[in-house]
Amino acid sequence: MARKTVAAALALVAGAAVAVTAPTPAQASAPGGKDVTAVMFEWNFASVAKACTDELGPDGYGYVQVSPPNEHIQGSTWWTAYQPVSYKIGTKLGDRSAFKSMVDTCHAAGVKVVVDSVINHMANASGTGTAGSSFTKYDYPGTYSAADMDDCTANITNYADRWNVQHCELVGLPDLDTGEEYVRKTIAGYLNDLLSLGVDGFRIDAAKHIAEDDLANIKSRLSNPGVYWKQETIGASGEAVQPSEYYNTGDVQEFHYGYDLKRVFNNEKLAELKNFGEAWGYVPSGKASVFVTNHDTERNGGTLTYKDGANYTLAHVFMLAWPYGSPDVHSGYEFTNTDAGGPNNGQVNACYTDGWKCQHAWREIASMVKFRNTAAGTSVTNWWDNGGNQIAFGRGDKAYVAINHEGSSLTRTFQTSLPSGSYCDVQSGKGVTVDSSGQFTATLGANTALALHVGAKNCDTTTPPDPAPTAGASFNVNATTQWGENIYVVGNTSALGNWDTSAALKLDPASYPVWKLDVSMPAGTSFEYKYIRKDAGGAVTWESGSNRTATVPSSGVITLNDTWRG
Ligand code: ARE
Ligand code: CA
Repeated sequence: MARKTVAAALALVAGAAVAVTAPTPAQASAPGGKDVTAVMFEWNFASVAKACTDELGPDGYGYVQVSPPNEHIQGSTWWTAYQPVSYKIGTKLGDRSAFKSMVDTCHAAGVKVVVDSVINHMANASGTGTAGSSFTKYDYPGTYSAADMDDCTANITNYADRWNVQHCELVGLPDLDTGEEYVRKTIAGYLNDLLSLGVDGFRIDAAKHIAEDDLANIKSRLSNPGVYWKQETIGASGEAVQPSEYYNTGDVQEFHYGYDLKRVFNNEKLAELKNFGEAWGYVPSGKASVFVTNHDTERNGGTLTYKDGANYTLAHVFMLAWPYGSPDVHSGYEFTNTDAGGPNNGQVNACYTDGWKCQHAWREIASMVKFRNTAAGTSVTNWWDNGGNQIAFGRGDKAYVAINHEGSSLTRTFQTSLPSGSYCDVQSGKGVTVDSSGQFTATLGANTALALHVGAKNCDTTTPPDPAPTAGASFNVNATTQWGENIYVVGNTSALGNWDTSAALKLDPASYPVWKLDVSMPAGTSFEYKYIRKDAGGAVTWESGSNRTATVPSSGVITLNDTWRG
């Protein structure tokens, strides 16, 4: 897939460095303004922290969602994370301090944190969990014992039967008796612990398998009972439990949205999308969490995936431009085996390496987050379609998008409600002029889009070269090296890899023998660091002496001029 433009996506970062806004109160329905969530599937916490600083904050994402952080069964597949062993924070993605540091770094970047929360069931296994706890099926010492499990220990077999769905075992996973006081208290204790670490919201895994009354009771025990709450309630006709039962507790994931986008983009006509949303039988927009794909449906064929090329990319452009629900952008990794866990145990050394897809940073997707934020609160205006796979629409006087999902180019004069002036097409990075009657003429290549919004009037300011961090440290170290060696910095913050040499940051040798790197860190951060060298085989040599220390000033960047200590 050649549709990502790394340099452009990174360059967009700086233009947006001012977009960090004060946090708004957490609530059901990701609030307008910044309602897009980047779902960093299987990313470790240090890598999520870095993404918050480098991309998600500057690009205007309101939320980041992380994979389950609590202790679970060991193993290399991604789905081990859905078999809890205890509520201790500790997995291959990071320990409690890495998690806390991630939350703080994301907050400093203006991004709130949502946790994928597995509270319906426990592990269908026996052994030792990712944080060292011993357990057997139905007995998780210190957390639950057999008495806390539901009465039905058979598999769920009948989705038309409410009791079967909510009291039996989802794919054999021991079901918690969420009607019981101790279980409710223990789950609330876990969620309150996450809130105490600064977490802003929860994705409730398998919510359909927990009675709504039980969830309402658990939620009422939270230190912030109004916390953002996104429930996985897969709606399907003929089933006993339906998403509408869960509006009282929070938002629900509208799966039909993703299913229908797949059908329309693969086999039907974009012109059909004119009334997409509630008119298609979906849950109310203010209750809906939506996605082009999620971690299950990209594996089971329910939705589009990165393997679908332009259909997938353009579906994201549409989702982010269209005012229905709160969008999730799933950021995952390439796979052939649907069981395979994230590359490098979740460590993302760089986007587009080792299989990490970084969909959140694709220019076509990332640029639409600010489009959406700018258009928040407006409805669709100036709809146009050709009856086939070419559509265009505005968002009042704030924004306008055109999508050409046909095999040949489209040249047209489009009618917008935008103020006249020059704009940047944030899809292509090229300038567009809207005249005094709100019109502009443009040519869109086959399977491309064009997007204008009043927050991006000039391509030069939205795509400057290499951004300098607004707060952080500028590392400069004089170090002579042998052929094949490189110099890295590592330290005690998530931005610096939490002393994990595999997460150390490589310095740039362009001014050799001085190696340089600018790193964004929150203002006021006091940190420890050291330089390391890695040889061509990856063997690590630490510099001698005690840890170096420094503090990021209250505004600006601290410049560190160091010499390697041999
Ligand atoms: C794994 C193995 C299983 C084994 C089990 C227990 O794969 O073979 O039996 O362990 O040993 C994920 C994986 C599962 C994995 C599980 C635990 O997808 O394969 O099982 O982790 O490791 C229903 C639920 C919905 C659920 C889907 C998968 O309603 O909540 O099934 N989705 C969430 C997550 C999953 C996760 C779990 C729940 C479990 O998003 O990633 O499972 O925590 C119709 C119905 C839906 C139904 C769907 C599929 O559409 O309407 O309700 O979804 O069919 O059955
Ligand atoms: Ca249950």
